[in-house]
Amino acid sequence: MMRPAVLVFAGSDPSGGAGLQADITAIAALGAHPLTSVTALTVQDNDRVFNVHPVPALLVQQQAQALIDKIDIAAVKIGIVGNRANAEAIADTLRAMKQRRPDLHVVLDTVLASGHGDRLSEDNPAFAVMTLLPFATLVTPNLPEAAALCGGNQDVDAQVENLLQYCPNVLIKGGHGAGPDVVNRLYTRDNKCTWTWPRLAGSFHGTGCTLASATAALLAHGKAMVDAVEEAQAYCHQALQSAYAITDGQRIPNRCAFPEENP
Ligand code: PXL
Repeated sequence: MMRPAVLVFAGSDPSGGAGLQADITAIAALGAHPLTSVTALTVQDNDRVFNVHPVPALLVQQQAQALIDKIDIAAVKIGIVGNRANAEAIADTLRAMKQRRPDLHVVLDTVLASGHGDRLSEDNPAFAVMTLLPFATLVTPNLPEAAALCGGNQDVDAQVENLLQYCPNVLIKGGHGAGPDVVNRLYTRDNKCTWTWPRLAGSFHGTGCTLASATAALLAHGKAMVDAVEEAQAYCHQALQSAYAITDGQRIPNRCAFPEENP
């Protein structure tokens, strides 16, 4: 039996909560196969990031190229890239992939910092996001990221209008908002969907990675964008509901709680 392959560009999180480790687990749990190009090695625990070492851009490109040359890629997921040079190398790779397959789905998680605000890039992370945005078919900023990417503009409609110029689907995640519910909004160029989830107590490590990777896996299975985003949120919510502790601080989403072999 074949599984669709999702190519992930992301950084390693030794704590196993976020980054590449989260992506691999979520994609595998949803019945797709994770292929990886490591963009950066981070030094971190489940709460704080102590250091970020970008992988050389040539190696980021070569890791991906060896896979692309042999394997059909059904979707791409991008997390942290480490620095500008890596963003440019990934952009070059995606340009070539899209020439061969214009409808390739690319999910871009717009990570600007860790949950605690620690650096996850050697230089300006917004540069990497803006470089990769035109290749993305879905971008997943939370409220602070959407504002930061739009020059500090706090008006969500203006943020969305701006981001939609570059990318056809924008998921604004409300996890950083206040109130008893988390409201996530998917904007397409002619539609808008809203989902409301009860806000869970506590804090989690790798929520955004889980959601973006799950969406990429479901797109790789051939789901339509709205369905993929909806099912990925349900999967992510289940993972958070059954999150576990490995020490004090942020808990780890249980991404293997409800494995679906055939979504
Ligand atoms: O959740 C964003 C994120 C992405 N990638 C890596 C991370 C984090 C958050 O800590 O460590 C490697």
